[in-house]
Amino acid sequence: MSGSDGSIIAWNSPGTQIDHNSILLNGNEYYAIEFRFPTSTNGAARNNLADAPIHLRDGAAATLGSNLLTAVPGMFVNPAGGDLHLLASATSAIDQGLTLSTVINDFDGDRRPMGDRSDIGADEFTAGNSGRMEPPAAKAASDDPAMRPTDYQPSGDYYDWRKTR
Ligand SMILES: [Ca+2]
Ligand SMILES: [Ca+2]
Repeated sequence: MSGSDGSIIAWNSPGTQIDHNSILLNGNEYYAIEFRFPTSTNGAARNNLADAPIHLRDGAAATLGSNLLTAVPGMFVNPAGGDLHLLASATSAIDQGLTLSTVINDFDGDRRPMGDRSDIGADEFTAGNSGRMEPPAAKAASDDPAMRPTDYQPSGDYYDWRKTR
């Protein structure tokens, strides 16, 4: 147990919007999100996917909406490895969010909403690339042996892509 209050905390922070986060704590913190102190007014926490509660403390006020706080590891691609992309089976999150005009894409850059509505959490689910953690072009360049520099020396040699063009 880390014993800290929460994963995302707004202290003395009016107007803070904490939307579309995926938080899997496995019991290591008490709260997924916390707003604290009377100056923390006009806050919002919406479309968050977590396995711990949201806490309003010491007079803080925030609007809460469409948060799913009963997340389990089985909803995600590889939670032990930190990959919290949604699986297709995570139907309690997919298309279950509020569609917010302030959030038009997800942490992959995928457009929101896709399908009927925005998905709860940081990921907007897209079939076929739910395990993707980097842009396809960058991944292709690093994975394809033909794209690797041929004169690279592991001693820290500098490679200039322009030599081949
Ligand atoms: Ca959707
Ligand atoms: Ca996505």
